[in-house]
Amino acid sequence: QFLEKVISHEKFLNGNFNTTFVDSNKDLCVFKQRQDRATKALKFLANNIINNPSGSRLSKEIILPSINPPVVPYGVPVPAGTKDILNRRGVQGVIDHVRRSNEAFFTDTTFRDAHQSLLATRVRTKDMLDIAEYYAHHLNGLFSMEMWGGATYDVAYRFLKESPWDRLIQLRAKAPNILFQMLLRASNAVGYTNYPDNVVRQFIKLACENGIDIFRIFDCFNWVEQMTPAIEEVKKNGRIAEAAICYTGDITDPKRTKYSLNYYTGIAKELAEAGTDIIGIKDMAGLLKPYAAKTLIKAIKEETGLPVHFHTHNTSGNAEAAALMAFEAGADIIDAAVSSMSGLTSQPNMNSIAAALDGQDKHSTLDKKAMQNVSDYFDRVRRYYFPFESGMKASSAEVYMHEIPGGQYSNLIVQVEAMGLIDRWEDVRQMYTEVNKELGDIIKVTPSSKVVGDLALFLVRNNLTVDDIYIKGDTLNFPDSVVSFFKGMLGQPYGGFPKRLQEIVLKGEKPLDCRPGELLEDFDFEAAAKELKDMFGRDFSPTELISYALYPAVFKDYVKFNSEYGDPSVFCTRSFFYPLEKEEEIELDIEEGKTLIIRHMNVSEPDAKGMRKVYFELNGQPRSVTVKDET
Ligand code: 3PY
Ligand code: ZN
Repeated sequence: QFLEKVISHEKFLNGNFNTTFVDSNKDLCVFKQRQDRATKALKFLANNIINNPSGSRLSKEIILPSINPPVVPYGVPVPAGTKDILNRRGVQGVIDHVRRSNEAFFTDTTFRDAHQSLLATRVRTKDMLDIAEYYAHHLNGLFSMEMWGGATYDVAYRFLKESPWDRLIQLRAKAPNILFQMLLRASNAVGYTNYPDNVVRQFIKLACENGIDIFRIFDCFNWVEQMTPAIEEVKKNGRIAEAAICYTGDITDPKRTKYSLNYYTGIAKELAEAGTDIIGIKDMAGLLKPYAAKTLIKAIKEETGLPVHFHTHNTSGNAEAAALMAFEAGADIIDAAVSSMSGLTSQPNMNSIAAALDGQDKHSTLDKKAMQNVSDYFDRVRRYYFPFESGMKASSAEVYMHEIPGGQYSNLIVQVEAMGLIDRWEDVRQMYTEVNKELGDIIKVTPSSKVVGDLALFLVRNNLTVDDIYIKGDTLNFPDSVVSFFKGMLGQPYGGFPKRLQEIVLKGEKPLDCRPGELLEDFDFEAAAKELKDMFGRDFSPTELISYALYPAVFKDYVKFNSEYGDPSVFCTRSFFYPLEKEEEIELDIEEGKTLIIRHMNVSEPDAKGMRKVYFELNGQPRSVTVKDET
């Protein structure tokens, strides 16, 4: 390194040196510590072998198929898509295109909500990148790809140890022609709590700069006041604002009067006045029954005249029917996932809906064979994620009772399993229903759905009933999310809080009655930059700083993890989740033209301090790594 530095030094190259050259140029002796990626990769694998942090195990019966993504034509430029319309003709150009076309437009949710709802959000960037270019070439007729936001942001850092920003940037490079869409929880951004307005604004600005075109913005209480700053910021950045109405209850049930058709058209009108470009209908639990979809969409289109984008989940098995009804009622765009990633708690099936529209006036021109190829690809990919499957085998009308959102269902079951409560999964669902009633029949979507889930789990785990809350409430330590809900930190639910319960949970503390974002002090980005630099000895980029603002602890853990184990995106999904078997060999492309061949050889018994040696061969040379056995 020293010689390299000397011969590439500006003064040396200009011949401007003498015998004092080294002494007078101290920078020659400042060496960057070489990142030993091979050692970090071995450490990662060794830790997987000993501690198996993802808890995923393979067995002899499980055969994982090899994955060969369909090929894209070599040297052929990507065809034009909706992103080109936005680039050339702006937001209005996209809206006009949707309005004037006979196309039954789809948003493909495979890269976001589908795996959030089926596989606890665990699909890794690598598995998306390998098929993204194929989308660009063969599915350029999509309205958009929903590929970011919601739970993907924190799960990327927390469990996949990868940066969601890298995901966005890399996907953008592979699919430059299709609009990219994200789910934004309004004042909660991509988190579970309200953030200061300057954090939400900066987040949106950076998301636009890095490739997001459409922001589906929702508030868990349909509180438009909480959505307005986000709508404004999206529009300021020249991108498409799709403010969404969360759907709950049942407009066809005369007994459920709280969330009526009038309630929804009223919100739609407010959103139109707030400047949204598209109205989203966000049916996060799949409660909008087919005939209700027809009524609701017609009414909203009549009320606002704006394009309507319908999002639902197929937990009940009725979502394809709802999608067809929605198109018939004039919906402009519908969310769906490719076959192998659709159904159950995920979105309805794009391949099937497109086929069902054949021969109709409003139909899909998407390439059916291409959709099938993508579905085949994900069918293989999905098998690698089997530990995160919910176990749900069939659709169930029970969702109309418990109303658990699709995106929460698969996560909740993983949580229930982790708590050792899997035998009480039916009780948890029943309790979820009861807790919702007790909280005043609230809209259940992140983060309010977490409040219901946390309280239900808390009661089941402690063998308590809902009545016990009123009897023993003063002695109970309610989950943080429940306290925060009653304090008004998520905003004001439609119809207000149940007062008695609020007093019990808050134990005398006074709740807020305004938008929490108004009270929160601006986040100090400069101070955060200094804090991180002091902690880790390097500068942090704006996208890293916003991640720190949103998830301070998770982000710090991720940075520590990366400095210890390197960038885990080099691992295939097989070696990322599952410990290597003895004698198993993998190839890692750690950088362009540099491949490591790693073979796992053996593991020692733990020593007195619980340390084990894991033996490998690295490119044929023996290496060992010592790991603390935490099991
Ligand atoms: C999310 O907020 O992540 C959701 O998908 C809500 O439905
Ligand atoms: Zn959803």
